[in-house]
Parts: sequence; C-alpha cells; structure tokens
Amino acid sequence: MVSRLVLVLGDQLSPNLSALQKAEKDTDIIVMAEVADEASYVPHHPKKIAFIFAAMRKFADALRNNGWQVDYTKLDDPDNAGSITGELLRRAEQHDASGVIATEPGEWRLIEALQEMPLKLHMISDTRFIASHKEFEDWAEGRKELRMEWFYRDMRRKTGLLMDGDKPVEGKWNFDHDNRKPAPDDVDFHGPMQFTPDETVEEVLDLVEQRFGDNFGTLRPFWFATDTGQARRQLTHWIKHALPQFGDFQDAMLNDNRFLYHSIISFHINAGLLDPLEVCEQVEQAYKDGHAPINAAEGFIRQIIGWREYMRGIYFLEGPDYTSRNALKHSRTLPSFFWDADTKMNCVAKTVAQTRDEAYAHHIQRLMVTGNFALLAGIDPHEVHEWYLAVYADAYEWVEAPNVIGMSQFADGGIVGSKPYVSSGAYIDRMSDYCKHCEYKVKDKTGPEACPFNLLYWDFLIRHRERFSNNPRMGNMYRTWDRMDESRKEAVLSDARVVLKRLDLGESI
Ligand code: FAD
Ligand code: DLZ
Ligand code: SF4
Repeated sequence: MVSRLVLVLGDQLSPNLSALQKAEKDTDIIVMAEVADEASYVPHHPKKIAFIFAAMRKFADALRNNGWQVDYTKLDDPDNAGSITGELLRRAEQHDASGVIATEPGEWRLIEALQEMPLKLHMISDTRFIASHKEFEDWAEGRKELRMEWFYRDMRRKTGLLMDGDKPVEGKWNFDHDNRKPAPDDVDFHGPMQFTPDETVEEVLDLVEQRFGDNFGTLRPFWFATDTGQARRQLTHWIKHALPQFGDFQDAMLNDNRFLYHSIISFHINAGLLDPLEVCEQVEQAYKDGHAPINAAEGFIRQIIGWREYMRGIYFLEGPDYTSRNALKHSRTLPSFFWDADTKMNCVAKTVAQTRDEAYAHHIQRLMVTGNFALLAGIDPHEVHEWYLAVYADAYEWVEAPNVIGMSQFADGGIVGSKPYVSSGAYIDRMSDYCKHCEYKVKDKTGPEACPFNLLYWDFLIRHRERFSNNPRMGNMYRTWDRMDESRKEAVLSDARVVLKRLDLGESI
C-alpha cells in the first residue's frame, strides 16, 4: 500500500493529535524535523529551542515505542533540507508517498508554506482546543465588541467546568476582583519542579549551545520538564503547593521571586505535552476537594478556557496581516535594554534579566512592565511582537500576537482590549516591591529622578488624546490631567521629551 506522510510539528507533541488519529500505523510515516527555518525565523531564546528539540526527540521515541514509523531529522543531519516543507518533499521522494496529512499549524506563515507545497495536502483542524474556528467565528459574528468575558462564559457552559447546572458555582462567573492582592512579604512556594537533564536533553543542550549560543538568553542551568510524564508531575506539584494562593497573588510581582504562585505550564500546554482541558479538570477537582478556594480555581480556569482560547480565536479571525497592525502609528526602535537589561529602571531590568535567564516572565511582568513601557514609549509594535515571540519559551504566534499586538500594544485598535493597558509607576509600586530597589523615585512626578513611567504615562495620554478622551473608561485620567496646573503639565511633558530623546539617541535610561 502507498504510504502517506504525517507531519508532527514541534508544538504538536500530543498523542491525540488529529493528524495521528487520521493516520494508519502500518503504512503511514511520521515526519518530524528540527529545521533551521523554524529555529531562526526570530532569534529564539536558547532554552526555548532546547525545550522544543528535547521534547520532539522524546515524543518521537514514544511514538516509535508505540509502533509508529518515525522519520526524524536532527538539526545537524547533513541531509537536513532546512525547512518543514523541504523535509516533507525530501521524505515524499524517498518513500514515493502519495501526500501529507497535517494538523493545522499555529502560524499563518507555516499554513501558507504548506499550502504552497507541490504535494497533496490534507490539512485538518487542531482539535486540542476547546473552541473550533467555526465556533469562534459564530460567536464573533455580528458583535460590536469581542469581549473575552462573554466568550469565557460560553466556554464554561460548553465544558461544564465550575458549573452548577446552567449557573456558575458560588453564583458568580468571575472572581477577578479577589485576585489583585499586592505582593506578599513571603512566598511559601519554591517555584516549579526542576528536572535534571537526561542523556537526550544533554545532547540537545550541546547542539543548541553550539548553534544558538549567541542568541539572547541563558541556556544552562536547564531544568524544564521535557515530556508529558514530567510535565504532569510538575502540574501536580503546583496544584498541591501553590494553587490555593494562585488567585490572591496572580497580579503581584516581587524583586527577588521570579515565579510567585504561577504554574509555569504554558510552554508545556502550548507544545502539546499537557492537555488544557485535563489541566482544568484537575484544578476543578482540587476546588471540589476543598483544597483550593474558588478565586484560585476560577482565576486559573479563566486563563485557560477563557483567555487562551479567546486569543487563538482572535488570531485566526483577524488573518495574516494582524502582526503588522499599528493603530497608534508607533515607530520608535526597541531600546537596547530589552536585550541587555542595562537600565536604571529596576522593574524593567529585573524583568528582562529574568527573561534572559528563564525564558519566562509572568503575565503582569509582560503586560505592566515591559509591555507598558513599550506602549508608553511608542515603540514600533512589530518590533515588540518579534521580541516577545523570540524570548519566551511559550511563544507561538497564535497566542503571542493577540497578547502583544492586541492586549499589550493596542496596535489592533481595540479588538482585544477596550482601552490600552497603560499605567504610571504607581501601579507597579502597588503590585510589587520593585520601586524600593530602584534609582528612580516612584513618588517623583517630574525632575531628574522621576520614574520614567510617570512621565511617559502623561505623554502617551496627551499624544493620543483625540483617540482616547471619549473612551468612558479613560475619562478620569483626562480629568486628572486637566485639573493639573499649567506649569506642572509643562514640566511633565518637557521631562518626558527628554526621556524620549535619550531613547532616540540610543542612550540607556
Ligand atoms: P499562569 O499565570 O500560571 O496561568 C495559567 C495558564 O493560563 C498559562 O499557563 C496559560 O496557558 C494561560 N494563560 C494565562 N494568561 C493567558 C493569556 N493572556 N493568553 C493565553 N494564555 C494565557 N502566553 C503564552 O502562552 N504565549 C505567549 O507567547 C504569551 N505572550 C504574552 C505576551 C504578553 C505581552 C502578555 C501580556 C501575555 C502573554 N502570554 C503568553 C500570556 C501569559 O503571560 C502567559 O501565558 C503566562 O505568563 C504563562 O505563565 P504560567 O504558565 O506561569 O501562567
Ligand atoms: C518554535 C520551533 C522551533 C524553534 N523549531 C522547530 C523545529 O525545528 N521543528 C518544528 O517542527 N517546529 C519547531 N518549532 C515550532 C514551530 O515553529 C511551530 O510549529 C510553528 O510556529 C506553528 O506554531
Ligand atoms: Fe519601575 Fe518606576 Fe518603580 Fe523604578 S520607580 S521600579 S522605574 S515603576
């Protein structure tokens, strides 16, 4: 019988992948490939590349043990064609294959490349998500505003998670109000479970060091879970020791604690090692057992069946041009301290240094520190997007772009967010202890020691007054500005211009 090729990409490492379900073990051949094109379309963090390659190699072994024929190409294989489509063409010729079965990739770039390939292609939906493209399109159809909260409620109804018949448990859909406690003095969770690299991981680390050692990011120590068994252990450990506090401190940040009560499982879910629904069911069970309070369980489940699904829906609804949107016409170059952490702004320096070391920062660091700064300073959103896509181990365009272009940079003009996520230093001071360790003074509104967030916040609002002053959620901000006396306003804007000028000159601030 003629063989077909079955493509399994580096973020499709799930035994229940739709392409595998369509394939025949006896005749079809699985193709997996570490390729230069995927490893370098942005300068990925070395930990991200190592994680993906190690997880791919282990997944290929597991498939083989399960009776599949897997043609696996390592990055340093002399015959490596360098791209996914090149590898498929090479394997198709080798096996005289009749065509390719593929689960839809998570980036338009790769979807289009597969469609242009001169091979018969059967591309099927990625069923590892709760909502299909059609369900999201139907939900979005005819709505003036695509607010996550309404979509999330449908996902609760669909999955039955935290539901009591057709009502939410404990009478409320959303407990976000209880999830904004400032940082605690002590965190009694010691971070995610760490795994000593085995032989497969060590071999990958050597390869990545040699080929991508100059990329931004520290490769070693490397302790990520790289297979489903390890990822599940890490999840169970987190549910036991951190989930109960997750809700309370979801938005908090600490100078000397990189993980707080976060789960650090996004890269495992996104690569396919953990199933999102199973993760949520485990968390729901912890709530039912009385181990975790509702604000923790609901807060966590909302992130996955709400935000994560919603972001994917937006990416595919909006189409391939989404990443080039620039509604606010921002054009400043990304400052070099995004790469070397060389800035006096302690919150930014700490977030960038942590990103360099861990390929991880938690949500509020991404949104309210680096994202907030880039938006206030008017950085070109495409550059911001490429930075986020490169530096985080969980970054694939379908989830990264709506978070960055949409939620963080308002470059989509308000599809994801009804108002831009901007704040002065006061928010960072309230939610963290960064300001205590900073050379700038968060209480100073003007002058050489004034926190740059304070200055740029007003400059941003005034620059975009025409667009935002009628936004009902921003009226207060403009009223505060209008009440300030003229000399104060002038001082703020002139100090802000000095900061922006220094950025334009390539100086660190
Ligand atoms: P936790 O805080 O423990 O949350 C649990 C899970 O909820 C996460 O693992 C993740 O799967 C999901 N989740 C939470 N928030 C979101 C969200 N906004 N969108 C999608 N899923 C969410 N997440 C990515 O997976 N990839 C990205 O490239 C990415 N880029 C981001 C860029 C910006 C500017 C912002 C503001 C957020 C971004 N996020 C991204 C969302 C979020 O920051 C990460 O999912 C989260 O920090 C991962 O850490 P965790 O596993 O410890 O999450
Ligand atoms: C991110 C990534 C990297 C770094 N390398 C590979 C690779 O060598 N082979 C592969 O199949 N996938 C890789 N990936 C993941 C793909 O980039 C991802 O499948 C697409 O971006 C679609 O989400
Ligand atoms: Fe960041 Fe400003 Fe606080 Fe310094 S003072 S840590 S720059 S918010």
